Amino acid sequence: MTDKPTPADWKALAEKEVRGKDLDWHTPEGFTIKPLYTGEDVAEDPGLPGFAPFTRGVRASMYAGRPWTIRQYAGFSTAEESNAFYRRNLAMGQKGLSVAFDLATHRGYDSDHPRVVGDVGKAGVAIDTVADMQILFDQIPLDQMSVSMTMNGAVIPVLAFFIVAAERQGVSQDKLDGTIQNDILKEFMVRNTYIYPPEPSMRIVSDIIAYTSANMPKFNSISISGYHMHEAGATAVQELAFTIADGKEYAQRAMAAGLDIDAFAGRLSFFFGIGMNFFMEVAKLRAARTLWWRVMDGLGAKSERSKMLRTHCQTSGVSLQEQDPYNNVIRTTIEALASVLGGTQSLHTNALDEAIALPTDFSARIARNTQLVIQEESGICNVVDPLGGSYYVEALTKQLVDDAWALIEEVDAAGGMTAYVGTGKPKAAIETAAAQKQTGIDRGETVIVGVNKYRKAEEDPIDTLDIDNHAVRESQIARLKAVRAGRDEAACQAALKALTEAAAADPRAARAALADGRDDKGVPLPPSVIEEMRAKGDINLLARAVECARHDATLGEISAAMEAAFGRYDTMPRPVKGIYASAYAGDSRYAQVVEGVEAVARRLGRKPKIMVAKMGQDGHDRGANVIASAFADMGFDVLSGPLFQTPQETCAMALENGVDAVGCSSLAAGHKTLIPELIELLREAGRADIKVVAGGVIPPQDYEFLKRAGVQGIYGPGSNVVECAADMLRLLGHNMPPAGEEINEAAE
Ligand code: MLC
Ligand code: 5AD
Repeated sequence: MTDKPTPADWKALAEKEVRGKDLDWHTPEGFTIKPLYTGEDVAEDPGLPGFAPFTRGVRASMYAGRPWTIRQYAGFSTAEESNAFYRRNLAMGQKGLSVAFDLATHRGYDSDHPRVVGDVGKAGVAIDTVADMQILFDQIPLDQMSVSMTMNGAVIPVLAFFIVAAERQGVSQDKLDGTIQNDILKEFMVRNTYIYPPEPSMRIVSDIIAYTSANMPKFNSISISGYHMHEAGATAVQELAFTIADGKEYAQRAMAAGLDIDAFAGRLSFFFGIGMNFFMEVAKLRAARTLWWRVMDGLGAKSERSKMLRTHCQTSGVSLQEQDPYNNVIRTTIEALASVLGGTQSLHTNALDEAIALPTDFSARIARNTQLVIQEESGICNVVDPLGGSYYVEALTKQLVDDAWALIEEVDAAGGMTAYVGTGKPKAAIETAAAQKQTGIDRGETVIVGVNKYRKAEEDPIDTLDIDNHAVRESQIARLKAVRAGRDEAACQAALKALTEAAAADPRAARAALADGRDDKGVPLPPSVIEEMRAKGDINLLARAVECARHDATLGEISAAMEAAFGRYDTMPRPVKGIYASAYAGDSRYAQVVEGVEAVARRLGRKPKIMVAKMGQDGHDRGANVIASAFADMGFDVLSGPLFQTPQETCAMALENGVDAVGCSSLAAGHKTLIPELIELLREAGRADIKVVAGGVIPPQDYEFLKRAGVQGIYGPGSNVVECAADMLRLLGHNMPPAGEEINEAAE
């Protein structure tokens, strides 16, 4: 009998087969993935599903007992249109709702506010009042349907509207099942729909946890989100570590506000993004559960439920492409499989037109059916954690746990996630990872089928959803007027005033006064303070906002009532440096562009100056940051405008700084309103010579419209950053050869 072959025998054989070719794969996480995993790579037994540390799943029976919730994120235009869309989807197999709000709502503005002209109804549904919320859930019984609401900035008025809309449906708040995103830390890091500064924002999170744990036992108080980090370019280790550290910070804040950990922790939920690195994503969800168990155990949670990481997942938006868009169905299927093999509780699958517009009925159906087919036809639901015990998956899970844990310890050493976010380090780390990924794609090292390999000569057009933003705005303005006219104005104003007072009050003093009259350090409070605080009563912001909502205060009014005490928060972008320069060292095309920039600089007597502008309430800044960082590396003088500018503000900044061109980044459909307005303003100022280009999520149908308005270059998803710069040089009058010519020259 021959000896059983060993891993060493395998290695020798494999090396012979490939004649010395290196088979190791280096991932963005810094992992070296080997071509084979064996029992030698797995030291620990992952345990059983339903038992600590829940690596294999939070339920013993998982999908064999109950499949994951098919929960498609959606919302657009008016409450009427979104309601009709939800009802069509529920009739065709969707199981839970998930509301996407427009950016005006996210940022606490009513639809009639002058800053949000281009945003109303565009990227989600416009909600200004309880009346809108009632229409949104018309004929959807809120005691039976679980509803997720993605809201973080204007989270207080939106949750208050939800509670009061249910009340008006005859459903009391204790019966409400669902989730509010309420995760502000990641907004400061990557998603950018914050309103208030970090400290009062953290109070809002704690107040919501306190309110829901007391009054809404079935409602998940938070959805701690790694998704947006993933989409901003984070590696799996970064997404895991920063998300779990965010969760830890929220739990500690709630405990510091006097709550018992086991009273609220069972209703903390999570949300991850699932991309194309299939096994890494499966392992990521397993690692997340293991890490959360460890963190909560460390914080002293007693109930096993408190240590269970329950999560929603969404397939990755950035992995989807404008070019050859039917490939997106395949990508989403692979990502959906990774989500369910990782053991998610709830899932959104993206639509194939993701890279250009919001889903149509057609693309939403294919996206939903992707889940239905997996759930009903593939047999996957019948076995719990079917990849458990795979040498590769178990080894990856362990490596992710170890590396993420080390990063969590770094966050702890910095004083927790609020402090760490304040240093700007996590944002910079994610942006660096994003720039590195983009470079890999631009250089063709990371293959995207139909984009940088096998690209079609001509794309087939597909139908996309277009929203008449002016019509939505007008109908919202009419309803706002009607609501304001029909309410008891004095009662409404009194409720708003009480909200401002609660926001201005010190919650620690209030807690102490209501408890034993002593402060955090046990020192007795002066009787006058105790009396004042007791007279104020419960200063929970959500409790006070529910009163405002009952009196039909608007979202903008409730937000402004808190802003009066908290202020509004602004930040300036700080793009990372040097990534492109080092990744492209030795690349002839890159060098050619750098020379072109130098030539233009010699002619102008200064570097060509480009402003990267973000107009409207669209906070998606990954693309803008990548462009700013790459253009600066190539030698341009780059000015990054702050987020949320109006066209007037962008125009003024461009003029003051004497820029040669403005690049507008638009990912939330405001481009047809905001960019033409900017061009008009530049013309009126006598500076029609300043070039305006646009990039981001722009449907090909809009290209003609934008070009007629004066846009001189349009760069959709899949554009190569170095070629964008080459194009810019042409616009600035430099004779730039097309890509590939330098290679021909070298060949000659
Ligand atoms: C589940 N249950 C079982 C079971 N599996 N019971 C018996 N046997 C089994 N095998 C029970 C659960 O215990 C639970 O009750 C109930 O069934 C519901 O199951 P769930 O697994 O908790 O699912 P769900 O209700 O869907 O909740 C999932 C969640 C929640 C906990 C992750 O937070 C959620 O729905 N999140 C969605 C978030 C979301 O859609 N976000 C969109 C973001 S889009 P009980 O009593 O135990 O709860 C975005 C994009 C952007 O952010 O930027 O705009
Ligand atoms: N409807 C449907 N999906 C949406 N997304 C964002 N807004 C909407 C909406 N209104 C999805 C996209 C995007 C991710 C953040 O959420 O997939 O990439």
